[in-house]
Amino acid sequence: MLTTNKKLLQWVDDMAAMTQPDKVVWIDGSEQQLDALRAEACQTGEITKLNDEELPGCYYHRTNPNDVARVEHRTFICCSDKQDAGPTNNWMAPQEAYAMATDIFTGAMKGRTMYVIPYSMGAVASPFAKAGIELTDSIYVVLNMNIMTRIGASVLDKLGDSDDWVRGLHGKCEMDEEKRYILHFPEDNTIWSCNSGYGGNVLLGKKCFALRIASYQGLRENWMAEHMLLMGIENPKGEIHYVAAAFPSMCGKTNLAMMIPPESYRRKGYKVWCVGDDIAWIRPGADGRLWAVNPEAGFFGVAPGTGKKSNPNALETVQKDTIFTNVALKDDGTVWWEGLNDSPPEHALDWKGRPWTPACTEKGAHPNARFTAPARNCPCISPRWEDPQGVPLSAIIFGGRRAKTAPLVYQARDWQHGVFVGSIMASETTAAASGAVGVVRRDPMAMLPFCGYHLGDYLNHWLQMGKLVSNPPEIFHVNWFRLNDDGKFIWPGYGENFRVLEWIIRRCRGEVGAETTPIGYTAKPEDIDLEGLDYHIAPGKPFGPADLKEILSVEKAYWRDDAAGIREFFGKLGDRLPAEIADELDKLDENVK
Ligand code: OXD
Ligand code: MN
Repeated sequence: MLTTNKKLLQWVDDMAAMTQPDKVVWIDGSEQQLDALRAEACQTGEITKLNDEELPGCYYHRTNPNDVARVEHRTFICCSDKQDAGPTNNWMAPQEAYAMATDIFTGAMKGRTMYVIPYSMGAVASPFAKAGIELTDSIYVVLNMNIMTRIGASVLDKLGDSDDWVRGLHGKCEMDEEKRYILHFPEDNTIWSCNSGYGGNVLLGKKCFALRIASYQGLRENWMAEHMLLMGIENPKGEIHYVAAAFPSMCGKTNLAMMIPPESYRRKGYKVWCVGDDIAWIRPGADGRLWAVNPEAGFFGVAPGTGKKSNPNALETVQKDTIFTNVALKDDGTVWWEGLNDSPPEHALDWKGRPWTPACTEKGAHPNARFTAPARNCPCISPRWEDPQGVPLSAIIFGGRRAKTAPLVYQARDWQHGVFVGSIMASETTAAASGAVGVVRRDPMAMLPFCGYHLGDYLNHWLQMGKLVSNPPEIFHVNWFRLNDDGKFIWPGYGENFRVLEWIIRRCRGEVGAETTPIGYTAKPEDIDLEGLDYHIAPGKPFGPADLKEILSVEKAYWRDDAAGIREFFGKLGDRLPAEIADELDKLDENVK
């Protein structure tokens, strides 16, 4: 036994009495114990050891083909008052949810082992850190939690007899899609997840705790849990400014977090430091600024599309101590996925384990195949990524995927307007994605599937947090995805996005002017440095100042349409939409008339 915490011991006993495992094993975090678990999981086929020369310490796993992504329609916020979950979450009454899941969990671990994983979100010594215990019958989950969080005895030592820890129960059960539930009980600090083995549903420290439960904790304790990357931007003087950025899922957060600046900037001494790629916990500091930590210890990134051009640092990160899930398995014991390179293997096994060749019509890797890799492996990991105090924020950036509406970059007028800018974040389906073109999905602060309470209250919390700090970060919005009339991306993206980040930092430092527009301040085209940019939108059409002018433009007609869509979306939030945000929408309407 690694603890004398009575409540914790009682809870483990209660959960074991319900699920009836053959044995209960406490995870102490030692390499010896983890090695024994890796060996056991290799023996049962749950994971496969990869080529140890090419990919030392790496393993391969396939999920059940019916279980490859987060299941938003089966994710519930179970708080006592339905109104508190709000119109954007599924809700179930706590008693009903516990009763239903108790049926599913009763006896579900018979013949299996229950692992007790003590884990910390945030460096154990950090004042931002919070503890969780995850019970699971999956070694894959133990091994992933070991990469994504800090696990083991040190977490229990820090916790002592405290009752401030999140109770997480995960069981694979029968992997029955119809009985798959991800249940959050924010009032009880509790998460129950059953019938899934996919990371986003079962690594309970991540979306379930660090966003849904933590957002609710932050509301009560005056801090914020956000779906944001964290990065440091170093200038040639060696000064580092930290920014947090929110983008909807699959919009390139991991790529941005570890980007490499263009050669012309690197020569001058600019650098990017990655602090985190998915989640930020943010608190007011004694100095009147907001300070942020990355509560995770690893990256759970999408493999397809990760290649030399999109994210060379991620590729280097996954060369050792990484778990690959649902990618293609090559005959030489290495892995491959679409977008890794232009040389697919002549023969491999696909993510379902079937023989695969480049002639196959189906993909070798599932589009949501993942790597789980330790953050310490990242070549540009910030020396401060585990700083217990976190890093001070100079800027918050919101991003969307918009074909025409949002310019490449604009800055909010003040905090309140910035909260509005975050609240109207949206992604639009483009010709590149499947399905209808031009459908707008509103995703405030990229938190739509992750906010553990009413979205109207969440926006109000943002407004209140701004009042707690005398020197809040500047707020910006970026859109890398403007399309020309041929449906082609105008902006090159990837590392070239650094040119926009540099403008943002200069704005924060008061070093550059801006254009006043109906939606905020945009960059003057001449203030975005294009030195060394070698990008052709089409053969014989190099990107130039006229293109920059086009993607910085604000067309009132598009914004009039957008304002109508925003009004419709806000209508769902009813009287919990803060008056300040409604005012901002009125102002936008007025400005784009
Ligand atoms: C993720 C997501 O996996 O946002 O990070 O879906
Ligand atoms: Mn995410």
